[in-house]
Amino acid sequence: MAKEFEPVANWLNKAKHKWFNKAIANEELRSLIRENRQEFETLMAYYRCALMEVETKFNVLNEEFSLQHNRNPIEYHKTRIKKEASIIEKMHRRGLDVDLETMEQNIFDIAGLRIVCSYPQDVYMLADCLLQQDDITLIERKDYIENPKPSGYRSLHLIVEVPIFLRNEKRKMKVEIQLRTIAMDFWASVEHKLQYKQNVDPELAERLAAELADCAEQSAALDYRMQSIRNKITKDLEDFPVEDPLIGEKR
Ligand code: 0O2
Repeated sequence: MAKEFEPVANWLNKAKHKWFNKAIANEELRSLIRENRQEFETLMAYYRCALMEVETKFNVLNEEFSLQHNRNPIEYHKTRIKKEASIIEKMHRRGLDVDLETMEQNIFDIAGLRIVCSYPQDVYMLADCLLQQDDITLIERKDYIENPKPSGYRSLHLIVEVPIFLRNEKRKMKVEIQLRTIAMDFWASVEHKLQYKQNVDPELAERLAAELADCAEQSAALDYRMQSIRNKITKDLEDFPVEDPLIGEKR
């Protein structure tokens, strides 16, 4: 094959493979849901309830922090239930049997919550506050801020178990929480979109990957500079509290 057609052939091959996996995943999913519709939907409802529980816990922490410190550590947050086809694709990738019990016992990111903060310190502070709560059990902790992925990806990942209280039972459900800064979130969402544009020359793709990793480094450096500025300002306010003429209180 002529050299100039190689990238196109590679891309076609990858696309064919992806499409094939997706088709299998969709077919397996259809029969799984057909045979266990009620159980599948009930389980998904439990995951949504677990997300609500954890989301509320972070909202409470945010509220309390804003009362005590006059600022919100959480800039924004997002929840998502993993797409059904992605669940099956992940089970295939791991060589698992496709049934509901195996799914619940092995796939821990079906319910996902992403918490986005301004500063790295807030990421760790919020994670610690959540993990101190006595109804939360930590299952797994991956610190991709301390140890970034080769791509440059940074975030703190927690898999936790949280109870949901149903009419006649208490059920423990797993939730994946990704905590990151705005800068980390910006990088991850742009890089995620670029992953779909794989029909580029492999050499160029390698150079771009290195450049993206470098962007992540620079962005991390910026995160820590901003945090350091914030800390200096906070310390200055603590050392020299100013009288507010309207309220007459120190701030
Ligand atoms: P979604 O829809 O974002 O959740 P695996 O899930 O099998 O790849 P593992 O060990 O279960 O591996 O999970 P890992 O690698 O600790 O974290 C997976 C999730 O982290 C991904 O979810 C992404 O959200 C995010 N992530 C990890 N590495 C990267 C990266 O290099 N770039 C970006 N943009 N995000 C990353 P999913 O499953 O891809 O889907």
